[in-house]
Amino acid sequence: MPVPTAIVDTRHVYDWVFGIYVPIGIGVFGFFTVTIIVVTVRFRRRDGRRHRLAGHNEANRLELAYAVVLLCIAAVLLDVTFRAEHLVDTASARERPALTVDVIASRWEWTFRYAGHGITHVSGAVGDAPLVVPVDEPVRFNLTSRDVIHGFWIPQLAFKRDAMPGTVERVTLDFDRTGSFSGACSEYCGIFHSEMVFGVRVLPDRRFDRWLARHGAGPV
Ligand SMILES: [Cu+2]
Repeated sequence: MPVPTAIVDTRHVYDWVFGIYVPIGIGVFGFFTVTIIVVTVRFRRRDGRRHRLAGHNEANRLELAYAVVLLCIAAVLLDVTFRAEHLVDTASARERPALTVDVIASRWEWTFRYAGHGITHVSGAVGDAPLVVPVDEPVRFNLTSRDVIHGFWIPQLAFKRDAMPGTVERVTLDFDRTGSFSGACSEYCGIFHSEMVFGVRVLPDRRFDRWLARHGAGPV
């Protein structure tokens, strides 16, 4: 799949990946379930006699074919996944952000710093100071962690990226609808991991500008 040059909506890309994984997963699960049931019933021990197949058997060709099929499935899934990631990451990197927010994860809270506007929001362990963003504008997140690996996750928007200590990952996201959403940490990071939540408020453009003017110290 060629990487598009214009800004594109890549929300459907992971649906496409999911649509390939799920039927394969169901197929493999069904195959093994049926095989285990058939083998268990057909070759079960009867009348205390050993079945003629109970000894050591080799079926090298069959095993080889089985390994090759599994390898092919894994190769196709890897290819599909890396293509999708490349497509989304490239489209994301090419977007010009209208707003940049530093997202700093730490045990067990999120810090949202609006560079150049003098605003710092800390989620706290109960998610009280939200991430506030404008709708339909590319928002760039500089994502990092102060201690261990955390996961910046907004389930309703199907957005998730790891926050790694020692590196800053740049990702761009368009919020396509206004409203309030909840976010959480998706990587187990210690005793209060489940409390590492945050709110997301997506505002219409004008309201967002007013919010910036009201909370910020002006351009810094
Ligand atoms: Cu965490």
